[in-house]
Amino acid sequence: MNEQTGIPQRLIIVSNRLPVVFERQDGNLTFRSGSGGLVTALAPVLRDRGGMWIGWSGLSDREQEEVDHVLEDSSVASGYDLAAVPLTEEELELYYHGFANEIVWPLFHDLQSHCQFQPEYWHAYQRVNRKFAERVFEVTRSSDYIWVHDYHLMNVASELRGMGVQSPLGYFLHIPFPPPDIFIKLPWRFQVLRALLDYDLVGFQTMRDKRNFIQCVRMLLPDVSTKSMGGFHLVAHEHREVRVGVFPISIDYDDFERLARSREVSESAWYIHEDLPHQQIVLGIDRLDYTKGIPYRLEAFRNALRRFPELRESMTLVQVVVPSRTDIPKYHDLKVEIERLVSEINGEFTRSGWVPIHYIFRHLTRTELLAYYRTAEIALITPIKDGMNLVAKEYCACNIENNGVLIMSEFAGAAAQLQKHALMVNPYDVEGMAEGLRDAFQMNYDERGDRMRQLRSTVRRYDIYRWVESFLGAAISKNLSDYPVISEYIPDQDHDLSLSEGG
Ligand code: GDG
Repeated sequence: MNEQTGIPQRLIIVSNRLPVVFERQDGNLTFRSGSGGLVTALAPVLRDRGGMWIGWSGLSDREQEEVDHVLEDSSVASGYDLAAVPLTEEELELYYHGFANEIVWPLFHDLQSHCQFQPEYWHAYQRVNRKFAERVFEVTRSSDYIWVHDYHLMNVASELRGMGVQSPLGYFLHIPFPPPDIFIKLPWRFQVLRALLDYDLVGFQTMRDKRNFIQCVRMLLPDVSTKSMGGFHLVAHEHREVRVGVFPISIDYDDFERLARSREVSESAWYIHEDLPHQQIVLGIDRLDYTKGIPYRLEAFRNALRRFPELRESMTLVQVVVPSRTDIPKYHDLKVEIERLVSEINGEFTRSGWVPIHYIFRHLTRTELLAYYRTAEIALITPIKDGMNLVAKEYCACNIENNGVLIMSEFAGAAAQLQKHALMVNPYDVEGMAEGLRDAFQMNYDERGDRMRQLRSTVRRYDIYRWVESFLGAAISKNLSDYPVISEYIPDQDHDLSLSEGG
């Protein structure tokens, strides 16, 4: 800790994956920086303060020596250090595919029936979290601020505390935190909850997630006391006061907007519409995942075409599904279901010159992605549960003509900030979503412009840089009671979603 400013000397980021992509050229291993929002936002802070990112390389542990060698010079290339945690295939299978993706991911998205509560997954999760902690212990100093990310690494703080580490530790959960009725199904509920309380600051995406967490603490750990302070909660746990707060993640708004205006994206956007003349394009973009609500969305599109004939031949759904976790059976089944629905709907409605659904099953280039964002008249973003959903924010940033309509699920974290100017839908309500599509289709340009300008201003005001600043600010702030950030974007301190009957 710097004694004058109270700001720790170096920032250490710990996440499951390192923010780099390794490539082999002529047998030699090289790496380049990844392009996600998180690395874009954190890289300047890491460079500025000096820092380090610790995570798995994405490669086999057999290549670890080579990875370490390549990363030795990383600070020259990226301006900060990188340290890899080697994982064996077995560890990856049990900790990553098993505990993280077949237990925590479904459970925290309220889908308990998708969970495989295998004890060996939990044992591997503990072992791998210890491995991450050992690497952190090895390469950090007591003056560092250590910021751990996401559901793969909930136990890192408790492992570090076990090694005697007293440094301040922060944690941010990118996915939702479930309500007590769901969380208590986890066989290791006490251990996980206590492990989270070994951090000094625990951050969530929304008020709802924070409220769920605090309720779980009150229900399961009666020896622990909690009190609210401003937008935060303070939890007294083992001689430490844990701060619990809300930090909705965001995007690099200016960068998305700038790229959306570029010639390359403009041209690509022009061709998209040239190929679909006289159409309003409805855009869905999701990783292949059962939390994204893709089958309900396709049902809603079918329902809209059946009930509102004026939409036929005037509206085209471009549904992009990015391949993900296809080796897990549930994901494979989902792909089959999506493809069945797409072919049924296209079979029922296609006419000469018009195919209702353009289905794309691949990763788009950034230019393609931004061109779709820029040109689509309607974005249909309807996850059944989502931590935040950055696609919604990216769509707004790229909608530079201010003529798009955002249709948004009530159950995405982004709803807390965007609900006032998006068309809100319940993703399980097929008829309601169909009506939302009709309303969006009919919305005049004045109303579209008013709503989109407000949405864009919200996303611009609270961008990814503010997110980093607000988390680190809350980590070091001496007096949380006048910490400013919360009231600026959350309509209500306890409930971040307002539902209206008939709305
Ligand atoms: C987790 C939480 C939370 C998507 N398709 C393509 C592509 N993308 C990029 C988007 C966006 C990102 O992937 C997806 O972000 P999301 O936020 O929607 O979802 P998750 O990956 O599930 O992330 C989520 C997030 O963490 C951050 O905290 O919001 O709730 O689940 O950035 O642009 N990019 C390219 N081609 C594609 O086809 N280039």
